[in-house]
Parts: sequence; C-alpha cells; structure tokens
Amino acid sequence: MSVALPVALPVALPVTLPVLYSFRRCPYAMRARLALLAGEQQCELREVALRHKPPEMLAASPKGTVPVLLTPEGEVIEQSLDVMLWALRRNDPQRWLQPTTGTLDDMLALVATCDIDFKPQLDRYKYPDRHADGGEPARERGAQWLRGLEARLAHSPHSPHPTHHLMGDHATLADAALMPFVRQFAAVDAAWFDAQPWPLLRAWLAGWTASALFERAMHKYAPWKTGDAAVEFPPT
Ligand SMILES: N[C@@H](CCC(=O)N[C@@H](CS)C(=O)NCC(=O)O)C(=O)O
Repeated sequence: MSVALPVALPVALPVTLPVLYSFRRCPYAMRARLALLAGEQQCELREVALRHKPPEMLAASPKGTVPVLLTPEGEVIEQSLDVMLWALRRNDPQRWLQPTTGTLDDMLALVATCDIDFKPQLDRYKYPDRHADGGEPARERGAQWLRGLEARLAHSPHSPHPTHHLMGDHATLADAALMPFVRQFAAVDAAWFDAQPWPLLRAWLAGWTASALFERAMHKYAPWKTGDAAVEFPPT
C-alpha cells in the first residue's frame, strides 16, 4: 500500500523591504532615491515632514536627518552617499560605480567637494538673511565650483550621443549625487543662471530634470505616520 507523503506546499514568505525615510524636496534624499532607482532596489518609503520627524526614525537614527535607510538585516544607513553606495553595490546595471574617466575614489572626492565646499555656498546664496557672507559673494563662490563642472563636461567623451557626463561616457553616481544641488542653485535666480556661459552644465541639468528617472524619483507621497500601510518606492 502506498502512503501519501505530506507534500510541502510553496509558501509565499513575507518579504521585508528596506525602509527609506525620505523627504521629497531634500537634495540628499533625491540622490539616494536616484541611486535606489538605478540599482532597482525596492523599499518601503516613509515620507518625513521635517518638523514632525517620526519617533521610529529618530530611534533608529537620532541625528535626525534624511535620508535614512534601514535594511532588513538591521543596518542603519544614515548618509545619502552611503545609501547610494549600498544600492549600487547590490546591483549596478547602468554602471554608476564605473566611471570611464577617473576612478571610484575620484568620483567620491568630487561628491565630497559638493557636500563640503558647494553646499554651504548654496545655503548662503539661497538664504542671504541667515548668513553674514550670504547673497552675491556666496553665489560667486558657488559659481567657481560650477565653472569646474562646466570644464569637466567639456572634456567628457560623449560619442555616439551628444550627452555630456561628469565622469566619462555614461552617467554615474557623480552626476546623480551632484544634480539635485546644482538644480537648487539654478532655481534661486533662473535668469542669472541662464545668462552664465555654461551651456554644457545647463544642458546636463535640463537632461536630468527632464528624465524619466528623475520624474520617478520625485513621485509624491503623503507624510508617513505610525500604523500607515506600507507604500513602495519606486512607485508601482
Ligand atoms: N550628510 C547628510 C545630510 C542630510 C541632510 O542634511 N538632510 C536635511 C534635509 S535636506 C535634513 O534632514 N535636515 C534635518 C532638518 O531639517 O531637521 C546626508 O548626506 O544624508
């Protein structure tokens, strides 16, 4: 007599997604979301209102800035650049970590100049009342750095497509990491920015802001609160 053995039925395991605390308009969070998109990493996105940071976020990352990524393994990644690297080291189909001009270290050094040198000038230019050396002097110091980007774009190999990138013949982490900050700088006084002799930088910025990738990165989410159903990023 044959005995029917119990058959193990496939069970759909609950998938624990990484959790991304994000703020739509934050340039650091934008760069993180761009890299999560490029790396095709699905997350649960929790939109943060900066005036009402969720206690869950502050418990995980008391410094209280976005973005913060909590991995299913329990890792807390609390710097935007580290979120980018986390996503792209898992999956990098567009070779964002493989510049064809310079190395990954050169790329990280360029991002550091954005965060350390350029961002303070952007803040001073954007909010002149909050800084003694704000306004036009800050704009000029920021412009100095932007001239460097224009020169980089001028030297980038761009055939067969007439598109220029910061670190070689394709877009990389550097372009995505810097773009949200250049975008903010350009928006402070668009007429002034458009009058500068930076055709390549303008085209680079326009290309990024018109891209489908950026549109997906800027999807709108309602602020998250405890108990809300999970919403996914990228949006489905
Ligand atoms: N070094 C951080 C900076 C992040 C940051 O400063 N984010 C801003 C928003 S754009 C923030 O969360 N500020 C806290 C606040 O405004 O309370 C990173 O790269 O992630």
